[in-house]
Amino acid sequence: MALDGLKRRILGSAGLLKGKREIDEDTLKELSKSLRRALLEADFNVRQTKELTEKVERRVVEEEPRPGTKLETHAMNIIYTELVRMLGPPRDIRPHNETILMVGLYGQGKTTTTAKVADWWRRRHNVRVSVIEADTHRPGAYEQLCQLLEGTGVGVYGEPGEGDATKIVRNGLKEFSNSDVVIIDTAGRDSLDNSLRDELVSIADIANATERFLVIDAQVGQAAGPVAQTFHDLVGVTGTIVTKLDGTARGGGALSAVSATGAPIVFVGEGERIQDLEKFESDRFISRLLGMGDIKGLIDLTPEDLDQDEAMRITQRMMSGRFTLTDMYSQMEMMSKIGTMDKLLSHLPDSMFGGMGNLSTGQKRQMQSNLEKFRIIMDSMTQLEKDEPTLLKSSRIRRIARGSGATEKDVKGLLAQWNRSKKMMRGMKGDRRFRRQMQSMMDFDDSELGMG
Ligand SMILES: Nc1nc2c(ncn2[C@@H]2O[C@H](COP(=O)(O)OP(=O)(O)OP(=O)(O)O)[C@@H](O)[C@H]2O)c(=O)[nH]1
Ligand SMILES: [Mg+2]
Repeated sequence: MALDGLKRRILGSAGLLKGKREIDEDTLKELSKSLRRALLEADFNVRQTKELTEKVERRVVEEEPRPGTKLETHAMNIIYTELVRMLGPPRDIRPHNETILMVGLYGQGKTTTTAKVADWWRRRHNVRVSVIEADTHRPGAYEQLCQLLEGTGVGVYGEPGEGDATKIVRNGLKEFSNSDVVIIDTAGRDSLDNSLRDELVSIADIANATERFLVIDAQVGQAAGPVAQTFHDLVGVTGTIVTKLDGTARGGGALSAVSATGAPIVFVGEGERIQDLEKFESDRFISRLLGMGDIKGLIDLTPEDLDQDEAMRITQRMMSGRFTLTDMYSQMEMMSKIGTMDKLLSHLPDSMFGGMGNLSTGQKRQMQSNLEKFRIIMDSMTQLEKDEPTLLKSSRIRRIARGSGATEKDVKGLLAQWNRSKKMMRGMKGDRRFRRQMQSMMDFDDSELGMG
């Protein structure tokens, strides 16, 4: 994964607390220094680095680790939350009635990313996606796009030889009026000169784009900030895509600089192949960066790696009697990470967490693949539907199945799983022994848990 160096250095910084019961002044200084170096080496800017390290330093001292949490884990959790905060909240885009304009300087990866994003939405959401090649300056741009998308089912429109980009866009939009998503690739320049400005603005006008994505190469580092600002002033950037994160150890600069401009990062590119695209969610990205767990790839986490606060939060939610699809998802996600709940919360009954007690590696894999499926299905639901799954009757189920590219049976399977989990939660709430155990463990009183 990209930013390996940063990961190693941050783990090293937190590792300074290994085996310590208390944090002394010297160790704290050392931790700070080491963290600062880690961030600067990954090209985070000096001010952001200073802010982040100071915040971590303060929180490590001021906040009590949860009972049973090692100091080292405590520090990691804090570093994690601060990095996530820096990169900002994710932005979800529903691939429906979208016209997306891709903009950016020369050679940043616009054409490649146009193909990647088109293919991503087509695969993930099973919607009709088409692309328009409106770069009339780079020879062979149309062929490049066709080649990238060969065999994917994404429609490509272009008029090689035509010099007027706005004309191509107009014709392309007509051609693809039935598509759910149309993505328009545009020309790049060394810098944003006047002719490119004018061309972009007219294309943006004609396209009436719902999204303007800025594509930016991670290697430009902190210079990404001013570039993003310039494009933002021109066309109003609604999302950024940072490419070539695989090619640099200093991707932190571009990521943080772009976040600071306020346009959320929506995807990151991590390779030349069409599938080397990741939907960007800062929490997932950072947890994967720090090796703290992601649905994929971290099957063998030990219970110590689990975020205990998160476990408590979910448990508390479940006990409150409100149990939404999102809660179920978090519960499953957690289970799939650690598999053996009994080691983590040894004084809880086995039935805890949906009776999903000790999972074998095979079962964990199975659960992870279910999770992937559930996630995609849930992406097609409204917030209300996730909160109130009982609303989901046949017409909604049909719509969700269509939107997510799943079968109606899959959607019903998700609802059945939710029903089972919910029943189990209700059963546990009535169990006296369980209630006592929960209380002693969490120090919550009955009213807080909604058990009164
Ligand atoms: N390693 C890596 N290479 C990438 C990534 N994205 C794009 N590239 C490569 O970067 C080069 C330029 O990509 P293009 O998609 O042609 O960039 P562009 O912005 O369309 O370039 P112009 O149209 O010339 O302005 C190509 O060789 C791509 O394969 C990425 O995420 N990782
Ligand atoms: Mg191009």
